[in-house]
Amino acid sequence: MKTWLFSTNHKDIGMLYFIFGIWSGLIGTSLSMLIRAELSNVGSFLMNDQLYNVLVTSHAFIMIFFMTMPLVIGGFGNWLVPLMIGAPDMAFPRLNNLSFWLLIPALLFMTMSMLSGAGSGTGWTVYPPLSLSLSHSSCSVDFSILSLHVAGVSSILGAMNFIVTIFNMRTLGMSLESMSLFVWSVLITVFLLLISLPVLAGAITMLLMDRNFNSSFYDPVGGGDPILYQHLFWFFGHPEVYVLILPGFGIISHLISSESGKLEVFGSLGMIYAMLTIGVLGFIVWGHHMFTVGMDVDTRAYFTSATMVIAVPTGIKIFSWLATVGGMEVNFFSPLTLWFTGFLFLFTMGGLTGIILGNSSVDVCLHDTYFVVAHFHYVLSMGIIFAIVGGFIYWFPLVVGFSMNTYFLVSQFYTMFLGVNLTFFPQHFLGLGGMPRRYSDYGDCYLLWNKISSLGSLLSLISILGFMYIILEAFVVVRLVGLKPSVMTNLEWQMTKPSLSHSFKELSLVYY
Ligand code: HAS
Ligand code: CU
Repeated sequence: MKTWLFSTNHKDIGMLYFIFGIWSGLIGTSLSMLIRAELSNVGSFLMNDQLYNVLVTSHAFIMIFFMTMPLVIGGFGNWLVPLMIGAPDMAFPRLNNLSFWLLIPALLFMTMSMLSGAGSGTGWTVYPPLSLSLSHSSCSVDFSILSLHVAGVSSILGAMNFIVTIFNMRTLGMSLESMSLFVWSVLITVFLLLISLPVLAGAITMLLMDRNFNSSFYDPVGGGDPILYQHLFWFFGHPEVYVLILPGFGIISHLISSESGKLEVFGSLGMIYAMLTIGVLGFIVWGHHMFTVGMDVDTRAYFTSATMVIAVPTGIKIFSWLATVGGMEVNFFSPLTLWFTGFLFLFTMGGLTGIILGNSSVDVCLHDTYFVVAHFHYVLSMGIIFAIVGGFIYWFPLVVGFSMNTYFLVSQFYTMFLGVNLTFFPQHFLGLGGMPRRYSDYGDCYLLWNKISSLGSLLSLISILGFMYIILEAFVVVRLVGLKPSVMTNLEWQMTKPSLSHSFKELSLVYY
């Protein structure tokens, strides 16, 4: 059976990643709708608190490991990195195919963890003692661990592949400095993965031992310590959040330099150093996730200061993007402009609430409240998702040879913008009011903002389904790049042009 499923071509594999990522994204979205349904009113809709926690856990895992990472590194990375460095393919094409196929059993194991026993209701952090056999006696947590191991192997193999490709297969005369920002973002991202994933693997292997082989790494009764797990997990977990956002930064740089008509982003070299700095600092701030474990005040002061420092390189990025945009004619009916301005605004908001949480004394009050949930959805649901959708629209014509309907895209942006803000902005108020995260019910005083949040999530669901429709419509109508299709009015055709011409510019850049 000769099919592109077993292809070693980076574009075919990139396409498989895109299909897989969109599929997982739909599963993750469905789970989030169940969460918001439960929280749309006081009292219980699911009638089962463990089930609620299982939904939250799977939602996070699927969104992080099976939607975002496959899309940004597997999809965009595979498609664009070899093209942008002028390489014929990835360094290890068959390994590349294996990386993709490992994700399928990983997702199956994750699904099995959801369905076996009472499911894994541990949260994506899988903290002991909740994740030990006393609280989760079925094999569900073992399945989560297995899933993370397999997905981890996939990521580590992919990381090695990208490193070798980028260091050894650049076209003649292309120095590291002259490499485009997306390639840099992927390079830094895969280094973070390569360093942090083995630590997660160690942590969950010890958990597996504690659960099945009578060791007690995390059990004080046998001389262990559950705090050890938290240190190991967050030594992985914090770099992981930068793994998610850095390729998004790369995508946004390309959107902005192209849409603003500038040849490159303001301070390109500074952007590279800013990403490197974020990557390095990302490894020394993990303690800000565990300020409440009884950490002494000096350690808290250290982790707070180190965390604050990350605002500097991130600020350099934000201000360089703004400097690039400076002077451009902003058109609020151009989808690409909308997605990157949305990104700039909302990611900055999420970043600023991160700085607020980084202050240990504030975090002691806000830890495990909805303020944290609001923070990370601003950087994830609005930062990364906006970068992914923007990048998808930007490179879509390059990949398939025709374009999406601009009018639809503009209205889809506005509904999405409204939807996600309605969903997550009120969660700041809930958090400040003391509503804890990871509970299926809440007091009456939190009802109003929860209602608004659930309504917002419905709007973003409609918007995402609209985006699926726009993709489908593009395949049915086939607005060929370079020809005006008969179904299109002149005005419509005019409106598709800016994005098309930019894709061509990118094409000529990558094949120079
Ligand atoms: Fe975060 C929790 C702090 C960025 C994702 N984060 C999370 C969780 C996730 C996540 C998923 O310190 C929850 C994990 C869980 O399940 O428990 N985060 C930060 C800080 C940054 C940050 C300081 N996070 C991200 C990104 C993510 C992400 C990016 C994914 C994409 N985060 C925290 C903390 C917690 C946390 C605490 C734990 C809370 C708890 O209690 O559990 C920074 O990288 C953000 C930098 C960006 C900016 C904006 C642009 C910068 C400008 C420069 C000027 C700004 C200045 C600051 C000088 C800062 C424009 C001025 C300050 C003012 C307040 C005005
Ligand atoms: Cu962190």
